[in-house]
Amino acid sequence: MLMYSDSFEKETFKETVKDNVKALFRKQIEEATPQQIFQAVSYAVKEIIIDDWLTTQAEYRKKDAKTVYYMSMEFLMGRALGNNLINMTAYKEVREALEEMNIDLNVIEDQEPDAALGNGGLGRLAACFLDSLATLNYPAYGCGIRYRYGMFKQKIENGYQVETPDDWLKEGNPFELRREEYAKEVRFGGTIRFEKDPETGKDTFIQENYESVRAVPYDMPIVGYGNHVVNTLRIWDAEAITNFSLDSFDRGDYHKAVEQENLAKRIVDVLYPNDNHYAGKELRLKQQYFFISASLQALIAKYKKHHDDIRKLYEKVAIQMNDTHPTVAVPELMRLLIDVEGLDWEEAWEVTTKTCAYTNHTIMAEALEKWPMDLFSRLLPRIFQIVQEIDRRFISEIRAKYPGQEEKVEKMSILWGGQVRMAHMAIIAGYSVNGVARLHTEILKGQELKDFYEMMPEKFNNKTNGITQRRFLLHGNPLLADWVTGRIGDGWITDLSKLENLKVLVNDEQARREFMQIKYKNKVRLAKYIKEHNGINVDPRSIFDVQVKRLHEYKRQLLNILHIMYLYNQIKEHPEMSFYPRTFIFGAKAAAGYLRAKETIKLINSVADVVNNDRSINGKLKIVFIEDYRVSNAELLFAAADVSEQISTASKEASGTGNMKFMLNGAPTLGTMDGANVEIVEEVGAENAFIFGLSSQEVINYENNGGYNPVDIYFNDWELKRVIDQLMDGTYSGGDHNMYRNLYNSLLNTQCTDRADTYFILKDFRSYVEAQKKVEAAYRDENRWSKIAMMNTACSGKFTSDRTIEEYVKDIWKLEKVGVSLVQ
Ligand code: 26W
Repeated sequence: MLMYSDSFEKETFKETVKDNVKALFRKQIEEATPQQIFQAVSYAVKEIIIDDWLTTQAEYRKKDAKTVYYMSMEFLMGRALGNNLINMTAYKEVREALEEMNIDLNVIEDQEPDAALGNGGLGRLAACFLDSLATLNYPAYGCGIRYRYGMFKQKIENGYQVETPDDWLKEGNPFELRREEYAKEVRFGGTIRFEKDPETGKDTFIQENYESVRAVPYDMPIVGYGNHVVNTLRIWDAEAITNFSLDSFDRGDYHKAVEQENLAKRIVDVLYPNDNHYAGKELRLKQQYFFISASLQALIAKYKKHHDDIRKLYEKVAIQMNDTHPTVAVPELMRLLIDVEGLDWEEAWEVTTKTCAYTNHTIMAEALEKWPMDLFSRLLPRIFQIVQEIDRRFISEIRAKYPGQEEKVEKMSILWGGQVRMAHMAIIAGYSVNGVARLHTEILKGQELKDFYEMMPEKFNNKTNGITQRRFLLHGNPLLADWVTGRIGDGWITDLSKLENLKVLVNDEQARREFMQIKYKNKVRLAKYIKEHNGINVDPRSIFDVQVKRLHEYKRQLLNILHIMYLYNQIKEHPEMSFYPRTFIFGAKAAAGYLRAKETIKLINSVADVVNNDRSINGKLKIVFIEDYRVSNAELLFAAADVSEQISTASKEASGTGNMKFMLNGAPTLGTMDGANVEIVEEVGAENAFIFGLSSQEVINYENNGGYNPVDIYFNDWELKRVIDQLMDGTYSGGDHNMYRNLYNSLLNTQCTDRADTYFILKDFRSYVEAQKKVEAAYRDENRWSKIAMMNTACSGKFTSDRTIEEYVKDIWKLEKVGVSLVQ
């Protein structure tokens, strides 16, 4: 069957869907449930993808092309069906075909659970990168874990977050392919004995009494846009190696067999739902080694099929480590090269350091992975020996370069204070170290990684993040996508810089009216979602002010809600005051054990309860908390936003990527000069953004030199004081004086945190209030606002992940494009 829009066969497609419903569910299409139709449609789509998948892989083989392996603990893919149809350029055709059968594609898409194998920015970035790599014709694998349960589902009960398991595989996953024949063994624990090989005289290392697990890969197709390229996301499942067989049953080992089965499975049970917070759990290190060892074994086997010199691995393979989570790849690659392939240390080190590269995604100290040495060596005894040797050699390099400066050893070695510092290993072994926005990279070079930068400046480079316009405009905002195409052609779909052609239209009144009309329709669409999910009526003519992202203190959702409490006080006190109606929308998951984050969610919901039900304010203020914020509902939110809240404490947000999704959809940034906001303002112009707050340098100076006391501000700003006092006086807690005590203390009490108001909320409060006033004034001026909104879309071209990927390819991976010819 053919599918791409140039050759779509509607009737064949409809027949296939009907046949699939019969074959899968023994039903006629009329009797099938939406979930069953989703399955039937997906299998029809997969059938076509498979052909392109085969062709692509054959082409890569023929060209013997260099391949990047993107190693990541997280791939936040979201739904596949709609995205695959978009990239196969068959979305509209399929929608019409289904319409003729009285089936609504939107309803069918809604049947698919999000593949939520990630927490937030880092995981979604990996997903965008895969989309861009396939679209740009680059050979690539994503390597990760097939978590049985992805990111938890969030329910809001009585204003509190309640986590429930995300059983995303319950109905089966039509797009995945189990690849039994590529299963690998991964070993944990035990002891290491070494022997001299009587022939070669080389040391050989023998691991004994270990526990082993079978890693089985599942492949998911990654469809490029309109180019028939299909790359692979390979995620690993874990199984016990001892097959649970009648044999063991007979021997009375039944229980042991089941037990082993369960122990093995546990490895891939669940994604750790911490974002930017390291918890040091043994099972997490197991997950890391599990998928890394399996992926490296597989890539070496693949390489060796057609190459005989493993010393040249780096000519055909680049390994990108997505943060420190996969950095055990460094010693594992060394182990495979030395113990299995028989290379000596120097040879293996050369291969490893020419193959592995590292991306840093955070400067938050609590996010850095430092494994206790005893845990690490017990779980991975041979790997630990290798880490020790890497460290020993590196320390002698430090001493050679900086004689007498022992503090350099303390600051840069891998093993220190009983810990294995994973970031240090990644930097030492990686041939490239990159940050994810210009400011972030500069902070790494000047502060956090200063010593490394001084010692090896040539490794450091910046790769400002990006997002895929295929999902976040073409799929998420079809009205705007069609309008843009109507105005400037469809080149933007694969070349986002084309959006700059919209700039001339900013002075065209008709164009602006159309642009704002589309925004309005998207707000109506979101209002409907809110009515259905929250039971709240929101006015699509009000300003939709949106903050959606993980809940974290440094992202300062608390600043946002304190400001709303302030506005509410103002409106109550001055009912005559002119105030443009606002709808404040939040979406955020809090890590399950993060108390202050959870308290913030409760606060937002409580303020919402009070404010939304206060008839005296005539609906001027509405507050909505979107339950279970995730990729699929994010698409609706970006399309409908008027204002993009990007209000992190300057220096703390490495890049941000939500900021780019809002911008693309025509929502100006209300934000601090942090992460990629800096570059957004540079592209769009300061007059088309609303910037406030301390600069990153000011924050860093306060952090280093002290001199900030929030209590002074508290006592000198009575309106702010009143808001903070309202956390304790029962206004938003039905009289309970303890409900928000942790939040209150985090702002004022030095005994609770190392420093009160760690994230400078009081310090930035007034500046935020002023910026919000400017937003209101700008919005009142329809002409001005429509220009601002359109300029944001028009200037967002830089923030495509296509641009980011081209930079990685040119500076780090050195890949060649491989074309896939149409085979029918
Ligand atoms: C070990 C626990 C842990 C888990 C996740 C530590 C760190 C993380 C991630 C690095 C957190 C994350 O998603 N970071 C975000 O990465 C995005 C993509 O580069 C950036 O846009 C965000 O600014 C950054 O917070």
